[in-house]
Amino acid sequence: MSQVTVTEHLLLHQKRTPDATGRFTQLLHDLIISAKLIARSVSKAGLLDVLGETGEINVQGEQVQKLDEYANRVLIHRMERSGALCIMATEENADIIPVSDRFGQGDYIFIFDPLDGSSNIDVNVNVGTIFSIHKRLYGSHPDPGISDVLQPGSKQVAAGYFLYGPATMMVYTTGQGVNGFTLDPSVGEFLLSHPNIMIPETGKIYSVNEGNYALWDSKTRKAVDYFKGTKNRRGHPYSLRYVGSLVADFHRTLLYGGIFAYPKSYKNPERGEGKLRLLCEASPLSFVAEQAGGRATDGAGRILDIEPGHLHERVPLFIGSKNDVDDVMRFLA
Ligand code: P6P
Repeated sequence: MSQVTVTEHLLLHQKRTPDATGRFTQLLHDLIISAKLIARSVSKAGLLDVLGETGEINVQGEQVQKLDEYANRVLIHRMERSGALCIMATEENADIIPVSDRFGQGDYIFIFDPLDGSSNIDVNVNVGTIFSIHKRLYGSHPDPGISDVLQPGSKQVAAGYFLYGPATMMVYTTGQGVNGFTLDPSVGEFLLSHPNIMIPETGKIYSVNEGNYALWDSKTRKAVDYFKGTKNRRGHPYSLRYVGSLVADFHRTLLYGGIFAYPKSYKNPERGEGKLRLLCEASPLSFVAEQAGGRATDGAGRILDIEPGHLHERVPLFIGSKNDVDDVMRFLA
């Protein structure tokens, strides 16, 4: 079978898009180059003394790993030159990043987590880049701003992730299904390896940090116990798999089915809160999950329906096979 490169796949998509200007293709092209640069550094992390911490703290209050910083810089530098954007937002920066018309402006909003799972970098576990793309809103405000970024996930025009692991993969959707590409290092191209990904309706794996069990409310405990018991759809316990790197845990869930959960936890007794970020983690992965026939909820409703309140909003996340997420909703609603 002749291999389809992601570039060919994008051009095909562009041909099928009426009045396409090619800006979207250029945007993804520059994103792909950024991911190749990040993949190269991640694969050599142990050798280039890139490991270890810069000693700085990012907006999330987490130690910034040098690779985090590098990935963030690469994406900002290259994406602002794509000529397709008017605003960027990254998990690593407190505020939005307006894109000047110095390199040409476009109508797209680019939101990203440059290197998710970074706490695993030092132990050589998969990490990933997650991205979400919106179109700016032409409302009352003349200049693009925060209101163009705070859109519900249902308005995304594209979303996906890169997974840096035994293989480097790109998985993305533009609303017409989900396709996966694997980087062939000898060619330097992402080749179509997983066409039209569909998540199994019911899985055999649940993925959650059981170490937080004491911090969950009773509804959440009952939902997780359901998968550990025999009264579930399988009639016997699901397997537990948890990498602690969202992109790795999600990618396995997408291909094998089952459910990934990061429930609300009551580390702060007054108010339970989620850990994962809505705009640059939950929203893009929920778009991919739904396009693959899966579901994604915060326990109350659909992730893609949430109107974001602020840039770094965090949400609880239950995502994966349609039947498994529906079952969780019976416990949590
Ligand atoms: P915990 C990584 O830091 C991350 O943001 C996600 O990649 C991952 O799913 C989650 O946190 C792991 O969190 O509390 O289980 O270590």
